[in-house]
Amino acid sequence: MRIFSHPLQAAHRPSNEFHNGGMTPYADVPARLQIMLRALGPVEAPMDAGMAPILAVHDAAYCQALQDVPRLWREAGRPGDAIPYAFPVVQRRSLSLSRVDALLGAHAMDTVTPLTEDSWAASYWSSQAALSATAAVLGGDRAAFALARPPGHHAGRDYCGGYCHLNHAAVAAQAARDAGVERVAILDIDYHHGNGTQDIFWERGDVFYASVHADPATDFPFYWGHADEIGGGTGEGATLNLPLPHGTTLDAFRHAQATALAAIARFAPGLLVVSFGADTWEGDPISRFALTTPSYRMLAAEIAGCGWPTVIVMEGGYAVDALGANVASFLAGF
Ligand code: OKP
Ligand code: ZN
Repeated sequence: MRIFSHPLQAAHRPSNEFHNGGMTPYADVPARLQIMLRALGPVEAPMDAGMAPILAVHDAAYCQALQDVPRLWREAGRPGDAIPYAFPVVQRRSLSLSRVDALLGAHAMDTVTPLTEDSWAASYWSSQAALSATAAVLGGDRAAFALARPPGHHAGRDYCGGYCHLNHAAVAAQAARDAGVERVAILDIDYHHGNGTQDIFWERGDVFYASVHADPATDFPFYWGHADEIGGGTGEGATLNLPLPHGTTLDAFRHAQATALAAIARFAPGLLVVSFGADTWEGDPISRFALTTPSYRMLAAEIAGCGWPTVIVMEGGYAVDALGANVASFLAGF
């Protein structure tokens, strides 16, 4: 299987995140990328497909803000990474915002996603990795892997959050649509619900979004991923949420994944995008599921058994020492 990743993805190195009333070390460390690279062997640098496929799912002013904010932050004399603190929970509308805090808060959903001068390049090249993997699959490969970092599934059309700035899985799915694949499905099996992906395709009947994740009643992102969210407008019925409780083991996870795969089969996609997170692993420091390393091989084999051309996009997984083995196990299942 071809694997795509770019060295600049390691440059994004925020120091802390604001969590539980204080600053804690940032969970999405560059070592995540390095340990996966070591476990997987040689990877290819993605081609540069430019901004057009990113702008097919993201707002142009938002992309500009991601690139401008770290510089504006520094010019305002601020120490450390750019972190927002005020959010337009109501009255969210297009305003010309000159103060950096306003510009950032208007394009963010939380305080755990600091921006640095290197964040844009890391996310840009992660999206390019997803695009190169999609091109490989459209070219006839059975599957391809985008070794993205930072992750992407919490990022919406015009907001960042949950360590994500650009939604690589959404960029890949839309690229497949634009290349002529009529129906694209996204299966999200990261521990967290992919609120950004759900939002982007909420009203779309041509892109099916199914997610197996920790119940948002207890886990980030709290406001999305409840079982009654099924899409809206022409997208009604094309979103499927399968929340699971803390302590979930392979049996219950497999059962939920089988439900998602059956729904996707009824949708009959021409291509599948998998948002894969290894934060469902039993030892993950910020998550509470109990999958084991061999679990991933089995889950992947069951996805592969469906036969759809598949683009796999890396999302979370924060137990750094185990991450290489967990990702290798998943890819082996294909
Ligand atoms: C990103 B992805 C713990 C707080 C967790 C953010 C979680 C983002 C996960 N320090 N809040 O879905 O793996
Ligand atoms: Zn996650």
